[in-house]
Amino acid sequence: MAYHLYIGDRTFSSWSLRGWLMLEKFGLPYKTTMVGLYGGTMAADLAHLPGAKTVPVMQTPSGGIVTDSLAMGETLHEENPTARLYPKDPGARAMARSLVAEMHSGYGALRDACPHNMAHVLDGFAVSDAVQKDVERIAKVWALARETYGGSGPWLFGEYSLADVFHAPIANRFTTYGIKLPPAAQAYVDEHTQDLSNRQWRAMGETVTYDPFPYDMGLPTKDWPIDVISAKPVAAGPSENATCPYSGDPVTHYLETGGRIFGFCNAFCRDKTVADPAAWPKFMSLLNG
Ligand SMILES: N[C@@H](CCC(=O)N[C@@H](CS)C(=O)NCC(=O)O)C(=O)O
Repeated sequence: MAYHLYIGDRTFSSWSLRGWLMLEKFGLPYKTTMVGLYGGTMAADLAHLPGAKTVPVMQTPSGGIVTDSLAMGETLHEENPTARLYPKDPGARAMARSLVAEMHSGYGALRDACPHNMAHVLDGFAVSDAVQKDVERIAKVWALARETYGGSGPWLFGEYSLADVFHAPIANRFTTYGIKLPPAAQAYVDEHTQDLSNRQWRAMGETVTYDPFPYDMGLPTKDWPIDVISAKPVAAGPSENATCPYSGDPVTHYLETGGRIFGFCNAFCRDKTVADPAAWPKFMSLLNG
């Protein structure tokens, strides 16, 4: 039996990203349903889940409904003790829980001024004093965690934990708004930017287009700082592969990259691959033979 995660638009919904990472990163079984956060149908889409009001919402295999991302993390930690959502060491775990809780309840100035937007980087964002205070506090707690418990791993407590789940959307915001950081904090942000799960989430978000596009703030845009292999959708095959690299079903939708054509079983799988081919190991092993 799997968890059922209800999410909003990936490009913008930072809380949904948390919900997804806490299942995806720890290898827990789940299926995802996207609700109409920006399409106006969210209330109706969540109406069958008692108590649900915002996204993410998670239904547990035994039918429990969890309507808040902090509660989801605690529930998943409790139900999956061997998945190691929190660090094993009690001191590290205490600090990780504190960072998670502070992220959940704090940093209002940063959140308000910098909506989560993984579509592109915005050039020339002016940082207010209140935002700067949040940035400095975050860089300080990141340094404390990394220096005390980071060891040789790249994440806050060495191995990826719920603390990284909760800070991934903040790292994305720092990227979007070009926030100036000390080198160690920037290195941690870069780790999130290059993380394949974060890239996959972004690529899935890129399959949706918005007109008008929210949150541009009238600022010039730059590309998101990842190396994207050039690929484009094409109308027809034949493709090198007969079955979809993700589902194993017969191919119906196609992309072209480097003069080669590959097929997928639906438009979403094709378009998420076009958005960032290197984010998808199953596609990359097809591409690299
Ligand atoms: N405390 C909630 C907050 C979730 C939240 O505010 N989600 C936003 C989307 S990113 C939302 O659903 N907003 C719609 C609304 O507030 O009506 C959690 O941690 O899950």
